Amino acid sequence: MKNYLAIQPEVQEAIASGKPVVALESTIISHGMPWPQNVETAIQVEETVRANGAIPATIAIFNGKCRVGLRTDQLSYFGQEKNVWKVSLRDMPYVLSQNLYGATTVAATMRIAAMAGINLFVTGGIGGVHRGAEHSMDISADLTEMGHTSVAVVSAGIKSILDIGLTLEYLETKGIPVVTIGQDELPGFYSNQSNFASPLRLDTPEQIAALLKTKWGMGLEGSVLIANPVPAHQQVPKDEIEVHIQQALEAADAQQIKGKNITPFLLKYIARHTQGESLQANIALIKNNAATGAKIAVAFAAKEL
Ligand code: PSU
Ligand code: MN
Repeated sequence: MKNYLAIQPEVQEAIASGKPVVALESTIISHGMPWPQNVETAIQVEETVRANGAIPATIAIFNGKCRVGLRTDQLSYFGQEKNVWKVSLRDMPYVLSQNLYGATTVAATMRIAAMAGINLFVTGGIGGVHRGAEHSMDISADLTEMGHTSVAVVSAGIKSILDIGLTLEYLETKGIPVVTIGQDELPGFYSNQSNFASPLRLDTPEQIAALLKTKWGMGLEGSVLIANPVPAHQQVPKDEIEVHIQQALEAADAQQIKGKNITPFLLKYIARHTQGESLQANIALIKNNAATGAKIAVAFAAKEL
């Protein structure tokens, strides 16, 4: 495993000395947002993690290794280059052995974070069970990965382009706690509402850190989905975004978009058709998650149990 892992010295030192570290993904940079907002956001997300007392470690694949911790010029490369693979678990051996550039999804980032010894990861929204999955079988590898890899995921909820109800069922089956911070309703990614009650609620980073310590301390492996609602003034209201989601799904169907291309297609379509309003919400929610994730990492590192 060590042959395939390259950890930046600052990140390595932080992990070795038990300092708070927050893993970040790269698919959101290469495939989730347009340039130049993607690179600006990636840099600001790292700054937000630092401002809240933790060390950021953005994860990606290149030159035959899983890289943990990227320099600004490397973040920038992943935001501009078109030849970057979207790498979920199944793509990892191919992209590594072919020396390609790979942006890692939630699933792949979690696995690499675990290999490096990082147990907290911040993203925008996880992949899940797609609408119509009863026919397409399109269920993100993010969910299976969360079932067994012990890295907590801070998100703004389950992306509303998905079937939130089915995704919650899948998470329950896999034994993954879903805990919303500070409200009873599960947030819906672009919006702080989803019409689904959150299975669990906690109100502080310290309480979340205690839940993580307890879960892993008991020997229960796997993730915890931490849902952090986007601030109300930065959200796109649920009913407004739903109209665009429906149109995006119809367009994907008409253009026969399939497999790994569906999520990037939908996000791009919605951003274009909301004149960037959804993109602004996406940027706001990931920064908000970075701040909260760093606070949880700090509380976790401080907590004796
Ligand atoms: N959240 C975002 N933007 C994204 C993603 C999540 O705000 O681009 C990415 C994540 O990398 C996630 C992936 O793992 O979408 C899910 O893809 P799929 O549905 O193909 O598994
Ligand atoms: Mn899929």
